[in-house]
Amino acid sequence: MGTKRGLMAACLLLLAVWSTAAPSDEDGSLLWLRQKPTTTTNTITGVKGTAMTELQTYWQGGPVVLKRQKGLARDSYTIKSQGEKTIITASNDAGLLYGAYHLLRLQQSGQPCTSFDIHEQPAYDLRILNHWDNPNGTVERGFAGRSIFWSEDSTKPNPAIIKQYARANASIGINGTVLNNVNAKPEALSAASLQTTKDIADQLRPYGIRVYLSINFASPIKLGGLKTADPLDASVIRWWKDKVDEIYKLIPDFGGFLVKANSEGEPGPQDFGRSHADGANMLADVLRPHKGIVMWRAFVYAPQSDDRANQAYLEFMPLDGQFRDNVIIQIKNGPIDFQPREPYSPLFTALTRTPMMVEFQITQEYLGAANHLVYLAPMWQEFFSFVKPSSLKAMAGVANIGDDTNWCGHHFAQANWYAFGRLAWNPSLSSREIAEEWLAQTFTSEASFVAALSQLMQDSRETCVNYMMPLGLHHIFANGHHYGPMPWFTAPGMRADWTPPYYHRADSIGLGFDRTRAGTGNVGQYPESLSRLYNDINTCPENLLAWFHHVPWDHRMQSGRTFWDELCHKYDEGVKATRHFLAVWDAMQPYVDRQRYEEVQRKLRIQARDAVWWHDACLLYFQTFSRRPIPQDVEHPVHNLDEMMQFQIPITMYENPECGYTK
Ligand code: BDP
Repeated sequence: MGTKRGLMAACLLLLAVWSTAAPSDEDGSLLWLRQKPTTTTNTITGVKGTAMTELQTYWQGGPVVLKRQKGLARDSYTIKSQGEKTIITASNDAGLLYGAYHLLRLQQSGQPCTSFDIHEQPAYDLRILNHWDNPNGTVERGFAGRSIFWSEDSTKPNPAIIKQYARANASIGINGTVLNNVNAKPEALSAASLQTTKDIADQLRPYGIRVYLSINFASPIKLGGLKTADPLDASVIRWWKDKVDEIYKLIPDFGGFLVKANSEGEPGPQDFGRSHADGANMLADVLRPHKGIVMWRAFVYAPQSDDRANQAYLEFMPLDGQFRDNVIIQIKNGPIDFQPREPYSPLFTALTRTPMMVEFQITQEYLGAANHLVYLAPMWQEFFSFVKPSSLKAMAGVANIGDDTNWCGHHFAQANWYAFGRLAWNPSLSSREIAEEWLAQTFTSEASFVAALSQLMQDSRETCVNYMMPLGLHHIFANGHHYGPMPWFTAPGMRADWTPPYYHRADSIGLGFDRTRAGTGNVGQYPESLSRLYNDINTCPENLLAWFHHVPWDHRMQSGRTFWDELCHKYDEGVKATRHFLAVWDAMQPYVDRQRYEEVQRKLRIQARDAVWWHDACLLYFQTFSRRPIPQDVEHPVHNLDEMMQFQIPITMYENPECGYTK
């Protein structure tokens, strides 16, 4: 007996030592919501019921009282201490729920949970995710598996997944979601599909989240059998009115439509000789009685434009002031397309009589997909240093969510979902602050871990810019999947603005796109002070130099180097930083469970390898134009150009996102 007990004690001791030494494996499925639940008995339904359930299940402090009070702004809340009690006050139930999650966030991140005097108010009423999910379950630009909403065989979404999705979103203040791709299929509005939409809406409602749908502008023809989708045609208007009534019968709090029209081959009002305003206003009018809205995208560009960056401005400026007040123009942060760095889209400062919202891309279509650790909050913050948050009505983010166990494909990609929600609530939060609170909840609040990793996250976006396309370079990606470098790519018959040479314009003189007054005039779309700054090669910020100028190879940079040498140094810096990330992560092993430690390490290795691929491909290719040597103090390419020009990753890389350059 004695020996057995002794053995048991030894085992327990061993277990205890082991469990303090190494946190047990985690697969990331809990996201930042890792608190241990206790059982609850709450039977109150609705959003307030959710707030109570969350507190009863996870809050370890004293009693919390939830109080409604008129006069506070929508969704805002206060948290105050009153003796032992904590009082959350809000004007609506969603505010109570956000207050509850605020408490849980503090608890989970190891913050003091006494003497509260908190007042929070969201910057925007609408904080919305855009899912680019297709009816067949694939996700456009998705790198984390298949859709959690749709599937080819029409299997209903998994309620446990939808619930966790809802909790995660509500915990960061997201209150809307567009369930399908902007490249929308008409079937999105079929009776069967609307039934699934209703089921999802019912599951999201207790978390204060409304659903929206992307629509195909030609639905009256393709789904309704009409001859036209002309927005001024009476039968078309009637068709939309009936469809909208059908939707609201199923989903009384349906949010509205997101529309990609006359863009990249999608149908739109211009097909019928009408303007974007005609199309948007028609939909706005049929949605108005139900309090629905239209988010009309400004992502448009003609195949043969002389500068794609000019296009959206040219199309939308003449329409300023012509949209109904339940239309919001949804504008991507930059004028081209979610590049690692772009200037802000000039529409944001030019439109003055049109409600606007920004569209950020959380999924990393152009930033290493789910393989690269790139924390996007610094990029979004950079946007807000040019565009006043108060000039916008709302914020949208293209989601990076799929059915992968860890939701986003990379453990650190979860931070981008998290940061999007936090910034949509309060765009003046600092990216570092957000990184710190995410790290503390998702991994550990251990100070040295949080300090090291928040620094790494802060540096990661600039690092990605450096190894992919520094100094204002843009869109030199491989065709189609946009993962690796292909600055040389052209194809007979392909529209020019889908090929990298259109953007980098490398020649014997220099590199970059002349958008000055002497070039395409794009600088003129910015306010005078910026326009002047950007127009002059000597005052243009160096991180946008090749965006606005065709920069001579020998142009003298602030560092004293020539532009060519600086370019080499930037690529080099990028590569070295990715190796440093690996070293930082390796030192964090004691703080992280083995599973997540190894999974992140594997991804960081891919990133470091891909950075070399970018460095070698771009420098060797541009060198064929610059005809200058790579400086001695810069790492020299280990590949040769021919080898890389022949290398192609299949377009199906989404199914195998780890098939980067491996030679
Ligand atoms: C581009 C994507 C494409 C999207 C398009 C859009 O490559 O898949 O459909 O944007 O936003 O970034 O409409």
